[in-house]
Amino acid sequence: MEISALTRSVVKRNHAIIAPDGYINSNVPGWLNCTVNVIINEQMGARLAQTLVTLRAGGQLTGQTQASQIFFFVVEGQCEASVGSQDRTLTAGQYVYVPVGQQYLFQNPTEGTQILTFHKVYEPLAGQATPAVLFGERDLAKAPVYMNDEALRIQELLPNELGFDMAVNIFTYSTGGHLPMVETHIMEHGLMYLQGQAIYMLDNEWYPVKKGDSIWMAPYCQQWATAMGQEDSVYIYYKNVNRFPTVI
Ligand code: UGY
Ligand code: MN
Repeated sequence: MEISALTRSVVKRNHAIIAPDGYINSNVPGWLNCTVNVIINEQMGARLAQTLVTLRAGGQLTGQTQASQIFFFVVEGQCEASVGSQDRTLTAGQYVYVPVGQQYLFQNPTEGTQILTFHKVYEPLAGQATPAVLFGERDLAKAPVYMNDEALRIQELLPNELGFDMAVNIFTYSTGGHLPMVETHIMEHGLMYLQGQAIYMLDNEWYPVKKGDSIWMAPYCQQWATAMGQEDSVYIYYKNVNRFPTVI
C-alpha cells in the first residue's frame, strides 16, 4: 500500500522538487474547464512562474498577456491555438511563445490535453524590438551536441537574440549522460521532466526524479544531473538570459 504521508516533493530556500502527487488545483480567470497547477511562482522566491494545465473536453484558455510573456508547450493531446492573427492546431511537442500585450485563445482540446506554461515579466532592451509571436516544435534533429558530449543534446526553442530575455530549451540525456560539471550560475531555472528518470543534485542534496516532476532552481543553486534507467531522460527548461546582470 502506498503511504500517503510520504512524497518526493521538497520546497527549500533555493530549490524545489514538485512531484504531481501533491498537486492542489487553482482557479485562473479565463482558463475554463481545466485544472491548473501552479508549480513555481514568486511566492517561493522565484522570478518566473510555471504552471501545468490539464484541459477537459470543451476547455479553453483565453486571455491577454500583460507585463509577462507566456510560453505555452503542449505536453500531451492537442488543441487549437489562436494568437495574434495566426490560428494553428498544436499537438504534443508543439509550442507557441506569446509576447507581452497579446491576446490568446486555446480551445477545442482533446480530453486530458496538458499544457505547460512558463511566464516571465518582460524586460525591454533599448534598441531591440519586443519579440513577435512564435510557433515551433520539439525536434531532436535540431538539438546539437552539448559541450562535446554525444550523450547530451540541447534544442533551443526560442531564438538566441537580444530581444528575448528568456530561453526555453529541451535537454535530452541519453543513457549514461550527465552534466559535465556542477553548474553554479546567476540564471534561474524552472523545468519539467518529459521523459525518463534521473538523479538531480541541488545545493548538495540528491533527488531521484522522473517524468512529470518539476524543479525550481534559484540563482546560484548548485546543480548537476545524470540520466537513470534504460530510456533517454528529457526535460524542458526555462532560463533568464540577455539582460544586464546587476543594478549596482
Ligand atoms: O543551461 C543551463 O544552465 C543548463 N545546462 N542547466 C541545467 O540543465 N540544469
Ligand atoms: Mn543550469
